[in-house]
Amino acid sequence: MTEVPGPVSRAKLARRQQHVAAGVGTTLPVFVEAAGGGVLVDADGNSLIDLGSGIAVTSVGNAAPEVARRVAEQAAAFTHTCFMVTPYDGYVDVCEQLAELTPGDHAKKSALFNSGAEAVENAVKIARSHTGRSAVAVFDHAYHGRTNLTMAMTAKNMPYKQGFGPFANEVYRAPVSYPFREPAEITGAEAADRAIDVLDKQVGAGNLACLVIEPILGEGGFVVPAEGFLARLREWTQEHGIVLVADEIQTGFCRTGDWFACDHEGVVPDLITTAKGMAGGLPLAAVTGRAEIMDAVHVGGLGGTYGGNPVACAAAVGAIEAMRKHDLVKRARELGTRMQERLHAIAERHPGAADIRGRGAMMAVEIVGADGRTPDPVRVGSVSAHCHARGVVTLTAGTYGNVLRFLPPLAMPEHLLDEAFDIVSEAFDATA
Ligand code: PLZ
Repeated sequence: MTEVPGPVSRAKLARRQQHVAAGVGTTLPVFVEAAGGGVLVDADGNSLIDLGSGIAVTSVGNAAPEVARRVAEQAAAFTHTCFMVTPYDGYVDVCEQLAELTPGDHAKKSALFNSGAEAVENAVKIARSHTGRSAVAVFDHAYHGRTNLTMAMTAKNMPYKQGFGPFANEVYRAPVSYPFREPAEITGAEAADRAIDVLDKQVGAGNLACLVIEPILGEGGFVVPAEGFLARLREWTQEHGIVLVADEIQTGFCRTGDWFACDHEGVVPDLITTAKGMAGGLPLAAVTGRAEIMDAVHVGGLGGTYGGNPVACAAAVGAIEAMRKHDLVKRARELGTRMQERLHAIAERHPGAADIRGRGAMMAVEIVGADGRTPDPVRVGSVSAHCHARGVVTLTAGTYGNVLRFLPPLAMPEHLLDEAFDIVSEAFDATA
């Protein structure tokens, strides 16, 4: 193992700095040459353990055989026709799978796009078209993307919004359920009523086209709302004809130990946005939902040159095949249980590791100062830096930047996860 980044990666980094815009950040500047099974091999020959999955994307691995084979076959057959010009089976296959796997047994339809942000934008377009209303409700700590509309929907200013306004209007923000940071004990239903009160008084239920929510906050720090929060919002949105959109771009496709995070509480959204894990690393995103809502849009109102690209669709069919074949729902739960054990052992020695939370293989720890409350992003930075130097890829999150999050590939063997957490544990000791 060389130092990280090693000399070869450092030389490549200089070239990157010359040619790539500075606004595109890098968490860990090693240049990857091969990856799979939870390991990234860099240009210096180092093997790094991956606890990030490229931000929850490579759930089935970075080169799952089911994905690689189908991608190669599809690329050799044809790479593009544009589905809006002449259709092909792969697109329809993915929509059929989405109808089967997403929550609820109602009639569903889907439309495919290239990125999560694009899926969220289109969910809003569809909800507006269906309801004839314009207002959009989102939550504190939300992350929905970097396009103009989704920047408006994203909560955190730096780095996502600073200097990029003016933002889209008719986006309203409500308080979320954040159990660790509530001033007093509050149930999920009470937290939902607090949000409903804000929306009812400041926007008016009858003006809302949709309410868009991540069932577990992603970039916001893996905050799991108190039980009953989502169910109460479901009830209220239904009562007022507001389209409930679950943004499962980060939580979806086995990550949380269910096919979708909404499944955990049996909440059935009207629309669901997916991307990331769905296509094993190729760019593909979807909006799936009630057929009558999806069909509200006029012909030609939805689309895009590359949306549902045949190679990306082949990857998704392969990734979903791998998820079923290897029972990745169960794997996510097993990895989650092991991560929780390891994190609780760390928290016993380090009280700053104050809130261990998440579900399945989407686990995090929120780190605070001696008062048990003040966010400690500096400690998170030093724990991360230690992990990176020792060859473990970790990610941070949270509005206050004080959350360490763990998103191992679901294909990762348990001994490798343990090896990585030995280093995470050592990082806490070294930075105490
Ligand atoms: N909705 C819930 O998690 C993407 C973004 C990282 P795109 N999250 C990672 C970064 O810094 O850009 C995400 C998400 C949720 C929407 C998105 C947006 O998905 O594919 O990045 O557009």
